Amino acid sequence: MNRRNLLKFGAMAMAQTATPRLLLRAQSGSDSGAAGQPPAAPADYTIRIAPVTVELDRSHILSTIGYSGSAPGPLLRMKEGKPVTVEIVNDTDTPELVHWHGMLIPSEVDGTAEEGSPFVPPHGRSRIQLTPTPAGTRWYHSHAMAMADLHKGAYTGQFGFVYVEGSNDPGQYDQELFLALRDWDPFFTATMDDEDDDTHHGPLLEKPAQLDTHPDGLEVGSVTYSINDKALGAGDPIRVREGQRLLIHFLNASPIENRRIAFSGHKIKVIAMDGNPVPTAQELDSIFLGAGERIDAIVEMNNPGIWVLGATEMPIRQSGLGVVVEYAGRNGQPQWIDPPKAPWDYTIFGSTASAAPPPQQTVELIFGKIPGGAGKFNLWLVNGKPYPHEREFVFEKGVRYRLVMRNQTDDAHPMHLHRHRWEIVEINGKKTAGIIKDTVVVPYYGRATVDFTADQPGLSLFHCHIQQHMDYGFKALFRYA
Ligand SMILES: [Cu+2]
Repeated sequence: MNRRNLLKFGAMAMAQTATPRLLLRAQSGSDSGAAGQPPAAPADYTIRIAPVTVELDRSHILSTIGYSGSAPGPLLRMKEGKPVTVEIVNDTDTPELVHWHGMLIPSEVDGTAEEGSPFVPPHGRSRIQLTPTPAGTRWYHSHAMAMADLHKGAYTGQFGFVYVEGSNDPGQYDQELFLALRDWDPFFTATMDDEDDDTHHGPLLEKPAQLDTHPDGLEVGSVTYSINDKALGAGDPIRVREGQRLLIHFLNASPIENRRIAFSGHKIKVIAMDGNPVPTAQELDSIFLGAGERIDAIVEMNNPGIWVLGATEMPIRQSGLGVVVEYAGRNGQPQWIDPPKAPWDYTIFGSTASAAPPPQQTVELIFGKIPGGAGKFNLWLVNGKPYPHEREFVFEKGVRYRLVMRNQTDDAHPMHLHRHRWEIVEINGKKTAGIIKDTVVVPYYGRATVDFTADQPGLSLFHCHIQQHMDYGFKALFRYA
């Protein structure tokens, strides 16, 4: 299994100039002129789900489904605690769901079928009201199942940033950038590899004594990448001046893979993860984002030149996952410098003690895989069963729980719990506290432990954020007693 072999076929030579454009403020106001009765009062935001083209570069223009005419969709800026109405218009033939990743909102508006949120019908519309919380970098994306259809759900361009303005203080900055990492044109492959090696320190605590030696099924791969809607070498560069501070919101919007990113010639100071300020900010040579995760970072413009910000894996960067950063008055070829290799370690962002009370109960979640074999798909298990489970996961309101996620598979899985936030307690035996997230990458054959307070009654989906894993069993529904 080696992605590099795969990429021999797909690596494109890219002219070395350029970038993603900044996402614009969301359109707001009323929507008219689609099917159905126009609503009485204008909505604060309108999201139109419809076909779009994405010009990754001049030679590669793809067709997909996007939001309000683009992919990624418009940046939606909301105010923490201020209710908003969102009109969702579906101009496609497919029932759709818009999920608000990282928000603490009721199941009915969370955009998740398993929780009972209604679909937006084909060529129909629906209007929801939600109160954005908590403050920070959130995102919205399709939560439709795709199964074997690589033109559905999160494989399409239905994703975008939501920034909830509130009490989080990122400090002074001169430019704010929203950069979504993305894979396109997915296909099935029997030779898939990823950057899961990055997730490990120390012993493989959860490696089963007896490994299933049946051959793996097909996985989803890509050889086409971008940051926002542009491949490295297309679009405008990020233009900076010496002495500036950039506030960069990174999102891994890939439906397929975890990813490592570096900003050549510069340190990335991580100040928040999944939108929540970290107890200990860290300056790093590279960062790692599981599918669905966000990182907010400050980067000081203290090294004049022309640089590449992008994937640390060369074939992936050269196939589009990057952007050029250009200092005023400088020109020449964009420079890339490989960062030192270091495993990703959440615990360095933590504190020594939690502000929350200790958990009252512990729930174990064991992840397994049944290899699919040639031409078929793998099946993913939580506690020995694929979705749906019976009523195994029942929580009591007000109780603080510990979830011990034991990954007995050879992939790192970005696990996400809807409508709640959790605090990382331990990664592969290494303790930490105070890191509040909604998604955590559980290392291959490794373990992640998180605590959360059951404070959001209603159904909540727990799942792997890799679309294929979720579609083939890797999810569980949490409910309240
Ligand atoms: Cu997974």
